[in-house]
Amino acid sequence: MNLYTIYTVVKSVCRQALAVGIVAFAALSAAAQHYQPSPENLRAREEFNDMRFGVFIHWGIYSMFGQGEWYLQTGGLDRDEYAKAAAGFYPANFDAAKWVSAIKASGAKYICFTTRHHDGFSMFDTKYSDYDIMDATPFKRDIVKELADECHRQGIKLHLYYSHLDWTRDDYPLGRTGHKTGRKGSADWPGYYRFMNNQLTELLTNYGPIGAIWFDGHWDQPKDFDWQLEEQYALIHRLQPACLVGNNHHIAPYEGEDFQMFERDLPGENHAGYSGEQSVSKLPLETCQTMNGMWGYKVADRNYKSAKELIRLIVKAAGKGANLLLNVGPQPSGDLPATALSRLSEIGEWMGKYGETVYGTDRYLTDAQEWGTVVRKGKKLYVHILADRMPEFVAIPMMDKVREAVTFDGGEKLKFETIDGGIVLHTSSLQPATDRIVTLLIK
Ligand code: H79
Repeated sequence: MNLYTIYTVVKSVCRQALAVGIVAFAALSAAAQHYQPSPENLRAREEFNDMRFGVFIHWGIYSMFGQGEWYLQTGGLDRDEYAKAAAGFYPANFDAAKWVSAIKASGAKYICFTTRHHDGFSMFDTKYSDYDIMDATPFKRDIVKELADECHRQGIKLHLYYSHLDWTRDDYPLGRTGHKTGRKGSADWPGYYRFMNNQLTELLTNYGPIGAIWFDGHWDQPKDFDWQLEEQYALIHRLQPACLVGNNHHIAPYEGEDFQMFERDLPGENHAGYSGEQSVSKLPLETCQTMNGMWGYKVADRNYKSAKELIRLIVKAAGKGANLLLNVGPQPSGDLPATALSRLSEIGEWMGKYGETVYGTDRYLTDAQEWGTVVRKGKKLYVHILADRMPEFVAIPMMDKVREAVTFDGGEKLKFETIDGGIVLHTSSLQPATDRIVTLLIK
């Protein structure tokens, strides 16, 4: 080795070391930087926060069993036997235009659709798996594409549900659920992570503007499991800066998330038992709920909430500053269940008359009131009295000065007294209704 060779070797080693150093430094400072939502993203958050009502759709090959979307797990089924259902999945009545029209008429401002649930089946055309609507079913129509095109045509936002957890893939590291499906236990996290990011790239490239990615399944792994979320969220924001990221992990929002979600409970409540570890953040809020008891179509579940209950749920969510994402589980035929359709239409009738008292409103009260709730829109407060028996008086804690109180229907004046820390509204002349609304004009 002559001197010159030694010189070039040393120089090249130094250069490599320098390059490695720069990359390491860049990675470090990227990690240390906090997520800065883009202006488009901040605008999208506001738009989302104004929507107050969306419809969730849980649909997959699980609908064929009529036992809900968890049937692979709850039935203790083998993944290969379960997968055979795909060969018979031919939802002859699926008509995206019909779905979107019915949902739009309900007053919902967005739709969240399950692109891939825990059973791992993709309801869209994906290059990265044959366990999808194009390769595994005779239907061979890209459902996400048809739905996305129709949403764009009818002017309603589309959000996409995407499961982090997968009960069928061998590369997904076995978690708390899905132990009997016959997976080999040959986990390959980097491979699975790549697969998810590839699919997310497809979803955010091939279907036009997507309002949000709605993750689920995080709770399947131990708390200290590294899902590499920041990098995944950054990918989403890079592909579509306005796309909101939410994760149904039941804990406080992580860096990179744009809204906070609550499952089967209003923000701050924990009746269902999933929200014990999350406090309410400053992000836009969303609470999801079923119309009956199950998300995916369940043939035995006729236990639908009444239209009155559902309308009150929208109002109560608005009172907490949250959107309601209300679920329907389409049948294997591609039809929405008749009862779900009738509930959507009843909600739509109400939203047509009273929607302005929930859309674009802000939370007003700090504490829940037994009789109902209050929301704010500029110089107006809407008092929603959700009572079957009208109380004589309603005490509203507030700091603002009230100029006038009138019924929303008819504009009749109502008496009120100003007391320390709020007002007392005289309500005995009002007839009970699903939601009796009083407008307060404030100074
Ligand atoms: O898609 C719908 C459901 O299939 C999915 N999220 C909604 C929107 C969902 N699946 N399960 N859950 C929600 C609730 C999670 C329950 C859990 Fe557990 C309790 C996870 C951890 C504790 C069940 C019991 C799974 C492990 C133990």
